[in-house]
Amino acid sequence: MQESQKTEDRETARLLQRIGQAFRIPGPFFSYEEIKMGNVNRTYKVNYVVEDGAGSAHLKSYLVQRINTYAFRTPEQLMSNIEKVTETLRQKAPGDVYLHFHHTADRKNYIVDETGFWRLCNYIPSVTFNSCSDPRVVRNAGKAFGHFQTMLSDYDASSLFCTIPDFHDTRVRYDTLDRDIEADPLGRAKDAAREIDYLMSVRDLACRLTDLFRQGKLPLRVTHNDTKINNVLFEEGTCRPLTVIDLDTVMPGLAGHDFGDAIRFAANAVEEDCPDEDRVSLDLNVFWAFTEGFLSETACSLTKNEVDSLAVSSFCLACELATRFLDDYILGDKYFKTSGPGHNLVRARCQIALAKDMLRKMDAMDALVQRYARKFADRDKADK
Ligand code: GN1
Ligand code: MG
Repeated sequence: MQESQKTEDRETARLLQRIGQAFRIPGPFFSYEEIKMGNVNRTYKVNYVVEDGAGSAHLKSYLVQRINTYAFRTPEQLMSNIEKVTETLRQKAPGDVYLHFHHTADRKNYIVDETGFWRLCNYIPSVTFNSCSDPRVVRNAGKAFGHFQTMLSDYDASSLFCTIPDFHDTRVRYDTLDRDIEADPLGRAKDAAREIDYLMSVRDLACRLTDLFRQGKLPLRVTHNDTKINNVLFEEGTCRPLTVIDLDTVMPGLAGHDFGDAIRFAANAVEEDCPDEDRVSLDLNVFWAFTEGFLSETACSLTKNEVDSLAVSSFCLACELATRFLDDYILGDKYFKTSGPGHNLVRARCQIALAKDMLRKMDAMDALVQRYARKFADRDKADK
């Protein structure tokens, strides 16, 4: 290991210890590792020694995260949302596994210092999947996100802060892209001419979910808004879903936001940044399994318009994310963590290839949605 790397590691360990102290974590600090998770925040697993009083000791772990305040401009509000939501979930199902954010001596669930905005929560032993085609796992992921939405269905969405304004407003995302292509501060727009042309050609369909909401045809709910399959923790061995994590974007939203975002991630046959567009495709098996799981939890509470919007929402969310990756590319990669200057462009291309395949398979996707919506609505009626 290089000397400079060792020094950096020691500094990080000291910093994480200081953060642990602020959150009043007992026991000596033992070690840490960075968890390569997410494209926005930085996450560390920290391990402490806990003595049991009878001569032996074990390690207890926590997660420490530095919030990306470029993405989240009002992190205190984000932490207030998380407090409300985790507390509601805990009260509704005290036996469930859930995230718990620790507090400082002055009852705040975050600290801010010259190194950034930090929080600390329990570490839940579990497995996660960045990609998975096993229908049992995918169905359980659908159940986990559906359950999350259903548990919060009577929660007053207006009491939550909107932590990233217009997060899933696809029209606003397109307008932002228009503006940034026009300004083109780094002269990068020319590299993306093909991608820009495609996104502009499907603008109205990509904005379908947003337009339906603006026309008053879809209800506002409390949604997760970032439903990548790796935001579900599963029990090791059984693959039972334990809990949904990454609650940064929990705020008022649409059922289709959670469904569509999950599909565009989980049902993509390749990684989100696969450079080979020919390998990108919508895996209908994964779509089927997620849809079944999600609707088994939500069918009784969704309106007809919501059900009808689900299949197309996958297309909307894939295009929306493509505009976001492309926009970040044009502006110089300020928002998403990247491995180099072309990374966001590769990601945008991948979402576009996926969106195209979704269009080819839209009828099949919608047929599956309709079938499971009917099946579970009938089941719930019979149960009553
Ligand atoms: C970001 O950081 P992560 O992976 O949880 C982003 C999502 C995108 C996703 C794409 C707050 O999520 O909206 O869909 O990257 N989160 C935020 O990988 O912008
Ligand atoms: Mg996230």
